[in-house]
Amino acid sequence: MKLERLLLHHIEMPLVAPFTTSFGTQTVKRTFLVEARLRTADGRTAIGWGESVALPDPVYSPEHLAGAALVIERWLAPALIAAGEVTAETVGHLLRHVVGHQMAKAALEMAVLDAQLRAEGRSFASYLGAVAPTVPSGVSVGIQDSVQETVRVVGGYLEQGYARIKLKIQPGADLAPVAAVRRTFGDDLPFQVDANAAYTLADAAHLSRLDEHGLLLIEQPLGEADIRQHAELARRMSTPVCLDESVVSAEAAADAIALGAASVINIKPGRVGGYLEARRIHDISRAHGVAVWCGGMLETGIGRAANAALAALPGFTLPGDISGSDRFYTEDVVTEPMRMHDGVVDVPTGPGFGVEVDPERLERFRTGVTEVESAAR
Ligand code: NPG
Repeated sequence: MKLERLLLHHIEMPLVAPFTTSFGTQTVKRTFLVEARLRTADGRTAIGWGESVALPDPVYSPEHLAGAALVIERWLAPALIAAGEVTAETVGHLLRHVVGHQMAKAALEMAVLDAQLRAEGRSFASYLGAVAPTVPSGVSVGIQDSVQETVRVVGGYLEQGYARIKLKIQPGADLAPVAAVRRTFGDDLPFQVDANAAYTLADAAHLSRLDEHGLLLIEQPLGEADIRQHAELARRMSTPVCLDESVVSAEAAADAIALGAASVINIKPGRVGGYLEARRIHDISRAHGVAVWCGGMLETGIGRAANAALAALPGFTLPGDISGSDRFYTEDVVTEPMRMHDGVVDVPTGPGFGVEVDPERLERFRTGVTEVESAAR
């Protein structure tokens, strides 16, 4: 296939409620959707959609939204256009000369992958080798103003039927809300916490006090670069240590596993450069008996659909952050937003990621559009 034209649709979607993590509070989702137009070998046009998961500010990872758009426009898209022949499987290789920028690369690979699968009439789930028609749906609960409010919010999600609760924690908002949720909802609640790198190894004794609450895991307690220190922490607490921010590639996953820094891995395709690298991390982890689950970055219906297919691979043995669209949005950009029912979401079966962008909603959410075009078209 040849990449002919690329549009970046910059959008803003209001969140149903503010979402607070240890690195800040979000009230609106700002991102861009990638619309790629490719020409197939037999002369047909295939359109595919991707999305960026970069945040407006570089507070979760070094990338940020405006930077991701610039890197795509200036270096990545021109490289794919210049390559002539492009497939989803070669995007990563064609972009390897650009250091880092995994989220930018992932957004682009996504759009090519969706276009390619649509041209073949094949679903992403079938392409990946997904083995389940539905996947368990977990919900991520932000840091609340009080313990009482935390318990109320968690109770609301459990009433809706979510299969697992992940609670964001930070110093000063950790032991008390965790103890209250466990006490209120009982020992059978699948329950985990996420620190988003808010602690240091000096907090090991404090963090080990979480052990008595029977958590599924603690996610990314220490800094992104602290792989060795995560291994040390894992020796000092019985709660399984799960890495998120630290795992930026399959190599990083292999190192973390070898060093004993992760007994569980959160796989986010955007963080690791795309869905194909995400699958490699799944494969490596599975071969080592390390459980994986699919993370979330408040994706629109496009990214959520793709995540559901990924999470249907056999190594995804823990519920993912794949909540229904209504967890964050009153309206989504796709015609059939992801819906949680009975604690699960359905894995899409249509061609590509299996969702259609709603032109009217896209127009309404859009704050701007930029274009990269092949001169040779
Ligand atoms: O359901 O998409 C969701 C939210 C899951 O908590 C969630 N994501 O650190 O994992 C995280 C967190 C996050 C969101 C990180 C946005 C970065 C950006």
